[in-house]
Amino acid sequence: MSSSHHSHKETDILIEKQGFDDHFHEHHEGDKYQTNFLFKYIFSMDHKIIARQFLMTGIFWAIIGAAMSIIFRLQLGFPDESIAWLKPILGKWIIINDAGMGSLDPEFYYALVTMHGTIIVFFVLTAGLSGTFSNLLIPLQLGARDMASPFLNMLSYWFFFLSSVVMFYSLFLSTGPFSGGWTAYPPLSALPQASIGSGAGMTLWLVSLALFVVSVLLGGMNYITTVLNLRTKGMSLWRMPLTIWAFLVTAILALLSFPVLFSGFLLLIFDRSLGTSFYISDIFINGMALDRIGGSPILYQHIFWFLGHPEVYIIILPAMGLVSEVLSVHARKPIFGYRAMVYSILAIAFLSFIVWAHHMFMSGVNPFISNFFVVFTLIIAVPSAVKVFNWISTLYGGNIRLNTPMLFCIGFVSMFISGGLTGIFLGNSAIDIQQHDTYFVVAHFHIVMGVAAFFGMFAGVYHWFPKMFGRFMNETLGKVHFWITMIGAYAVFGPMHFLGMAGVPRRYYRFDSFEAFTGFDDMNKFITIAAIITFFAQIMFVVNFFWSMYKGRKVTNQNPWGATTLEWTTPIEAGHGNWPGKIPSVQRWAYDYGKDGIEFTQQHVPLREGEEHSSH
Ligand code: HEM
Ligand SMILES: [Cu+2]
Repeated sequence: MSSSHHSHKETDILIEKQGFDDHFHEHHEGDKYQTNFLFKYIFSMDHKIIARQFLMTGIFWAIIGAAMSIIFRLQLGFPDESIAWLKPILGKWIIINDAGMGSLDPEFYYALVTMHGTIIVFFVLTAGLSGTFSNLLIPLQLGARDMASPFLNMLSYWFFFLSSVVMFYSLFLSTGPFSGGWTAYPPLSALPQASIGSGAGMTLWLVSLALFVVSVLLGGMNYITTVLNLRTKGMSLWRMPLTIWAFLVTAILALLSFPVLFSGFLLLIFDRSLGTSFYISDIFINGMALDRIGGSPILYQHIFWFLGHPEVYIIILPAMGLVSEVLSVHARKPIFGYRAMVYSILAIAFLSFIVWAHHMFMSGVNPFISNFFVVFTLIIAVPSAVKVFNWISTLYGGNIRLNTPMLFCIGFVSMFISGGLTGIFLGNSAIDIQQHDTYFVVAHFHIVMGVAAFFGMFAGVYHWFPKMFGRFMNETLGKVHFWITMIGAYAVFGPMHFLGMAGVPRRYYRFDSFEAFTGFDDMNKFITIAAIITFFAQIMFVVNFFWSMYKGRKVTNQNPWGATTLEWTTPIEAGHGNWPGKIPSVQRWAYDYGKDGIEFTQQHVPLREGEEHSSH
């Protein structure tokens, strides 16, 4: 690929001529924070290094979270096969019977599902996804030297790290980690004696997530401040790439919803350790009434889902932003309906705060109240459909490069459609009464959130890997990774819709005592096998990732994809401060592809003679 239009050198000359002089060198000469390894790579304040730290920690957790799912899928698919071979890793959680057959301890099964959900939702798809790309791209695409507060940014990572350490430690407790589901409903979460994981496991779960919330808040404040205040000259809001819009709105969602969860956790802590009864009432243990009355577990559900629903958009919006950007670059076309995309993000964000009780249709909320939540839940389908329409229209007639990042974008759109459609079923309370807590819900959210968000993240990693590490990932391995994952994910989650429609409940350890569900043994085996194959494709991705870091094809061109945004105007190996001289100033919006017959024009290039701004 050639940057036919203006080469490396021309870019630098343009920036020096037009750019914004913030006297960077005079203040930062020899950057005192980068003097040794410790401060350059560990306690770094460079947003690019912090992005890599979020990514590496996210990958670590993704491997653990995915491995957990394989273990509980073995139980579901092959309940009568021995898994004694897992004893060396899982120790006492594998129970060996007299015949020498090893099976998973049922209590530990619940712990695994709980940890899988917690880890993937918070550590991988929130910190690993939004943490990585907000950090990498906000300063680079906006033309900023770094975040508004590099120090708080560093703290944000280290709070995440601490949170990780605490959760990791809880995996090794003799009573096991928390086991009451990732939503941590009382009474399992409120009464330490309720189940084996409700004691120390739950305490550490709370400590870990409290630290996590601090990390999210520090990061979010920084992202918002940076986007609002540190845009380079000419970068008006309507010239920002959609990635940045997505990260900005995500951070606002996070700042408005995570503190609510935090307060909810405080009340939970009081219930657990101070004897209050915010969430508990009328509990009987062995026929004896507990003297804790007056609270309501439904209160916890309201508080949890007031975060929980925005949280699913905190996960998907950054993925949507990445996909909008990558799709446009590799279709060699401006994103279709730029403003409509922004308004849809805003609409989705607003609506995401008034739909939370669609998770509670079966919790005993007043059915007339449910109607309110049904209506607004279904309205979310409108901005979601606008976005899908615009992605497809961007592809239409494009000069599409079918490389790995593009394949994952297309996969994202496919998954988002499939999973979004089932959301419309669930959003109707009359239908949800049948489907709630079945595998239909599991299928819905894994496709629309789990797989789709992972696809957005993969598109982002394959696309920005050259920016992060100065090398490309291997394309062949990437394509194999894509196809196995695409087919594998549908093979895993597709059949779950049928299980759910037949009424098979989620979170059950085995089904052989239910006559109605024994007909699904083969389907469960099929799902497990598909999950194992898909898992190995992810290991292949990890190998490709680390191999390419050291051995991948080197990037020789500052702007290898021929993209328009500012991150590709920095040197291939950019230091702290991103641009060695002046900061580029911005002359046009982010999507001038194919305009006036020119393949692409970067954002810092002034209008040509007689050229008009693209209307958008
Ligand atoms: C058209 C859009 C959507 C609609 C109408 C919708 C509707 C619903 C409803 C009604 C439920 C509750 C089902 C039940 O528990 O019985 C649900 C569950 C869920 N949805 Fe969606 N959804 C949509 C899109 C999304 C998106 C985009 C995400 C994430 C990115 C998402 C993530 C989830 C999750 C995580 C759960 C289940 C959480 C749990 O119970 O563990 N949904 N959805
Ligand atoms: Cu929801």
